[in-house]
Amino acid sequence: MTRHSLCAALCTVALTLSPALALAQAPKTAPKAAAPKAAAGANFMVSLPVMVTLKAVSALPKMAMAHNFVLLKAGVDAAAVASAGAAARDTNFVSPKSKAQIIAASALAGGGESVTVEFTAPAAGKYQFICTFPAHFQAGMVGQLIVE
Ligand SMILES: [Cu+2]
Repeated sequence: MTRHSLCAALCTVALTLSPALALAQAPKTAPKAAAPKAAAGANFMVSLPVMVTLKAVSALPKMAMAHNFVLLKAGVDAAAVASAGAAARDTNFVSPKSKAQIIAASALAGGGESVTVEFTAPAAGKYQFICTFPAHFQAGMVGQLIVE
């Protein structure tokens, strides 16, 4: 669990990562009789669903203080996505223009609200997640999701 230290006086944001490993479609029989024995049992398709629940605790109105969880594809300019989002009030501070850069985005959580977003873990690597509420990324609401 990670707590944003930024808004300790105003609110508390808790991120809970709940990964559940699912070994799906394990072949009941060897896919090919000719497959090398060394590969037997290695043909599992692994998908890793991840559920993130973001809870915002704040006494302020939602449009004055809220948070979201926006997971970015690798190599994306997080500052650019944050800036575009800050100007996109009509779409809860996630710009439609950034769609191609985003793996998953939660709804906006105002004080006392919890939002949950589910996605399939991307390929092994490091991915940034940010809050796109105005000025929050710049204030340090950024983290890293590491897929191994
Ligand atoms: Cu925030």
